[in-house]
Formats: sequence, C-alpha cells, structure tokens
Amino acid sequence: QVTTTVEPSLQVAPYACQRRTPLDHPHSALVMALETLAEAALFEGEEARGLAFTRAASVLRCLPRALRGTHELSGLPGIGAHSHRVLQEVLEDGVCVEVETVKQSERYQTMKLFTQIFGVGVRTADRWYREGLRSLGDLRSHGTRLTREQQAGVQYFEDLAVPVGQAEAESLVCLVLDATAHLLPNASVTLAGGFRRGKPCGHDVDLLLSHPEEGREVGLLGSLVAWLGEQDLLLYQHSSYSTAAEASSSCRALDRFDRCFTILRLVLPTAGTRVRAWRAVRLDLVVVPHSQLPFALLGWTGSRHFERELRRFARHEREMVLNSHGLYDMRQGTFLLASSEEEIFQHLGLDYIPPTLRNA
Ligand code: DCP
Ligand code: MG
Repeated sequence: QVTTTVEPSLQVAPYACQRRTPLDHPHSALVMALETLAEAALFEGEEARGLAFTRAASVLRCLPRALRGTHELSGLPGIGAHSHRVLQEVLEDGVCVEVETVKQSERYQTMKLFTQIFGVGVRTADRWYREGLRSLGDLRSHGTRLTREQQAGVQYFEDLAVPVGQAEAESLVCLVLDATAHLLPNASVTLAGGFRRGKPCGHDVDLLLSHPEEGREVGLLGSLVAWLGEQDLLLYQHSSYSTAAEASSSCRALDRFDRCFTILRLVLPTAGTRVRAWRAVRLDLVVVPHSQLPFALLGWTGSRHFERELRRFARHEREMVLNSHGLYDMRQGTFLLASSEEEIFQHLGLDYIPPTLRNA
C-alpha cells in the first residue's frame, strides 16, 4: 500500500460542522455536477444516494485552493466511487456525460420545474409527471387539483422564480421591524437563512421574531399577520401555532414554533411610470421564546447540510440531541442552556463557525 501525505490545506474534517465553508470557492463546476446528481437522486426518492453526492459536494466547497488533479481526491473524506468518477471526468474532460444527460432529460427538467412551485414536493411533482403533465400550462389546462398553497405558487410563479436580493431582504426586515415596533415594543427581528450566511440572494426571506422578556412574544404572530393583511400586503399566508404541550414535548420533534409561511406583496421603491409597482416574494416568519433564540438562530441559519451535520455530530459523537429548540444531553438526562450560538458550539465541543462559514 502506498502511503501519501496530505498537505494541511487539503486535510478535511469528517463532519461539515467541523469545517469552515465560505460562500465562494474554486470548484463551482465540480460542485454543480455533484449537486445536480444529488438533486436528480432526490427526484427519484433516493435519499441516501442524494445525500452521498451532497456530502461529496460539501467537501469540495470547503477546500481552500483548487485541486491540481484527480490524484488529490484520494485524501478527501466522503468521496464515494460514483462521485469520484464524476469528479475525475469533469477534471479531465471539463464535463461529465452522466450529468449532462441528466440535465437534458425531460424527467429532470420537469421535476425541477414542478418542485420549484411553492407548495409542491417531490411526491406531487412525480405524480404529475406520471400523469403526463410537463409544464405550468399543462397544470392549468388539465384542471389539476391544487392545494390553496399550490394555487398561490402557480399564480405567483414568475415572481417567485426571481431570487430575492439583499436590498429586498433588508426592506422586508424594515417592514417587519416597523410593524413589530407598534405591535410589541422592544421585539427583535433577526434575519436568518441564506442571507445571514452572506448569500447575495435567496428563494425566500427567513425572519425570527422574539422579545427579551420571555412570554411577551405570545400572540405576536397573529397580530403581525393581521397587520400585514390590513396593509393589503399578504398575497398568501399559512400559519401554524404551537401548543404549550407540543412546545415542551419530545426533543426529537420538528420545529414547534408559531410560524407563518407567506407570499408578500413587496412594494418596489421606484414606481416611475410602471403600472405594476410591486412583486410577490416569499417570507417566512418564526416566533421564538427568548431562551430558545440561540438554538432557533443556529437551526434557521443553515445551510441545510450544515444543520444535518450538526445534528448528526451531536448524536453520534456527543450523545446529544440538537434541534431548533434546545440541546439535550442523553448521558446526563438534561437540557443544556445557551445564551448565544457560541455557547452551543462549546457544549458540543466544536470550534465556533461563524454564519458566513456555514455554507456547507
Ligand atoms: N432548515 C432546515 N431544515 C428544514 C428547513 C429549514 O435545517 N427542513 C434551516 C436551514 C436553512 C434555513 O432553515 O438554511 C432556512 O431554510 P431555507 O429553505 O430558506 O434555506 P436557505 O435560506 O438556506 O436558502 P435560500 O437562500 O434559497 O432561501
Ligand atoms: Mg431562506
């Protein structure tokens, strides 16, 4: 067996939450190839295969310098045989035939289109595909039964397909800050999601609302949604409210916060002579009790893969359960409190990774 020494800059820790992953990296072609295959696998319901490609792509995202050739792949963790083949082909030929074939397939293109519709997941998209539907026009002309959410998704499809920019995100933060200042003085509004990681645009805006006095945030979501409605800014909304029992139940449960998925009418700054001075954007509002805010912030900042890896690390390396509400130590049988994200990383025995380096 040949032993190779891996240079320090290409030494990669096994979990994405142990790595610093900036937004920009020198492997966009390689990452795009793997992420296309990950997406295509998820479209076929093959979660494990999708995850394998996502893991490999995430490793490339954190490398500080461009790979000099296929030989440098061997020291990296999480690159399976299939990913290795794909990477080798892109490194040597510039493109991978399998990826190009997938991208051009009717199946991939249609699934991508349908799952891009707000309210449409892989199962629904797959059913429509098997029914022979291929376009938004088909959905409309075949009188396909749509949920209220999907109807809104189709109605505002063109607007929602345009990414939300940083300036738009900031104007939404200001709008919600203005509203909460009236409804609940001293309430906090925190931008989470991709924008907190430094992304210049995103598919939606994720806002966390809280109040320094725990308990004062109760009822805020309802009044905020009502206010947005009165201002004629709500094009669609779906709220879900946690019950006290749910909020304190199983630590394995998904988010139990009061939250609201909306499509908002974003008024554009310069109306000029244009007739239409607004566009539809997706805004998610999440109301968080103060003591859970660091956990919610960590959980809602992402990336999705970073979050998945944090939870996997907590469980397998620390016997802890992490979610957006708290951190539970299974050995001690206790919840660990934290007043900042830094403290959560400390509890987990991880070096702190700032939001802009969580683009795993
Ligand atoms: N999140 C998660 N698991 C989910 C949903 C969300 O871990 N099932 C977390 C990670 C995401 C964050 O919440 O990064 C926000 O979800 P988005 O889908 O909005 O993801 P991003 O904000 O990262 O992407 P985009 O910029 O496209 O909005
Ligand atoms: Mg987002």
